[in-house]
Amino acid sequence: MSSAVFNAIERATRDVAPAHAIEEDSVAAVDAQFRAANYLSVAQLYLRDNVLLREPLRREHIKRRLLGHWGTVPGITFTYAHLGLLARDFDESVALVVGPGHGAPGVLANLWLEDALVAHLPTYTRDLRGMTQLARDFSWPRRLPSHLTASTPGAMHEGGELGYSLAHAFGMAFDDPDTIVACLIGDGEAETGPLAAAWQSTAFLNPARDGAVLPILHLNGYKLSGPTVLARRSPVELRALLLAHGFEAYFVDAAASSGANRASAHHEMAAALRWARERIRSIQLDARTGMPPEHVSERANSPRTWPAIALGAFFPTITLVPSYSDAQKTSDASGQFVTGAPRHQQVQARSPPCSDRFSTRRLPHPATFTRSRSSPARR
Ligand SMILES: Cc1ncc(C[n+]2csc(CCOP(=O)(O)OP(=O)(O)O)c2C)c(N)n1
Ligand SMILES: [Mg+2]
Repeated sequence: MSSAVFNAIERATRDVAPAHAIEEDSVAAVDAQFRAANYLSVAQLYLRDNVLLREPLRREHIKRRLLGHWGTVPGITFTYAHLGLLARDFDESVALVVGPGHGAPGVLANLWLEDALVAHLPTYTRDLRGMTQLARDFSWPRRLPSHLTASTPGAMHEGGELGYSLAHAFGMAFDDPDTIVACLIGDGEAETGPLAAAWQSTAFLNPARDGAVLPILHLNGYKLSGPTVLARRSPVELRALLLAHGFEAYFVDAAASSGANRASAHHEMAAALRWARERIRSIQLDARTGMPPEHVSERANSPRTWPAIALGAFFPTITLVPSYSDAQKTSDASGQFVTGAPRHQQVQARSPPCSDRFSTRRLPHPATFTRSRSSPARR
């Protein structure tokens, strides 16, 4: 694409975000929810006891088998907290489809914080006992699954097989005129065929009758062990790509503003969501008032574009487990780099650092328990 075309796109889209300041106490509240959910997520990934760290951490407090996807969690908890703020501030009906359902601890943490988990699963009371149970039961058979599933309260999207989040989000928005369905999309999931095709679903969305879908593309740079394509595109290229699909993108660079500068990431995200909401409601108002397009706005002469958000990586370093954390800032237990590398994606320690090590020997498939001795061996 020529630079003239890039420049035209840049001009057309760079001013999409009017200033939307949010109050400092809103920033403090949303940051508290974000930090609490991150803490609870790390507790689910690592701990089986002493979940409030009231006593010095000992190895028997740590799970014997570590399993999970830390790298996606901060993006989920950040988005979740901000959508809650948007819903509260504007009395909006907002739903969230979580494409990276493998980041289940981030969602379970928020459900626990909101008492939505205990409403369906009475074990998970919002006290130390319930919190310990939450941490212990994460990724345990017949307890809490490692991925979002149909048994997760409120979940409308199964988090196992990547590819369908955006299509499901559109399915939720059809015939539900008042709801904004935010859809968090992993940059890895965005490389799948079903997801790549689903961008075109705006063609089927009727703003007079349907709700809206707000895609939030989580550019954390990796899909497990590999780099992602979209996170390595320039913002101009990404804008052009999304514009071709009918979306106008607002970039929130959480990576540049994490740590001590986290407040600016909160302001950015709040501004992005407020802009997106205004844009959605304005498109819907135009369609619902039934005015002929040429009288509605300047947009009548250009194709309709829906808002989207591109969320840059957000990688708070885990400091919950002090004996690991110093090493993890640069490398994990095997001496490989973690921060800003694929190894940041999953659990950042070898499991387990215990002498009473749980056997990692492969357990027999459940079917082998019921098969008679005489039946042929499984292949
Ligand atoms: C269709 C499909 N292929 C592969 C996988 C295995 N898998 C699980 S998580 C994951 C990485 C997803 O990366 P991304 O969408 O970027 O999410 P992130 O964890 O980075 O937020 C992969 C490849 C899967 N679940 N589904
Ligand atoms: Mg990713």
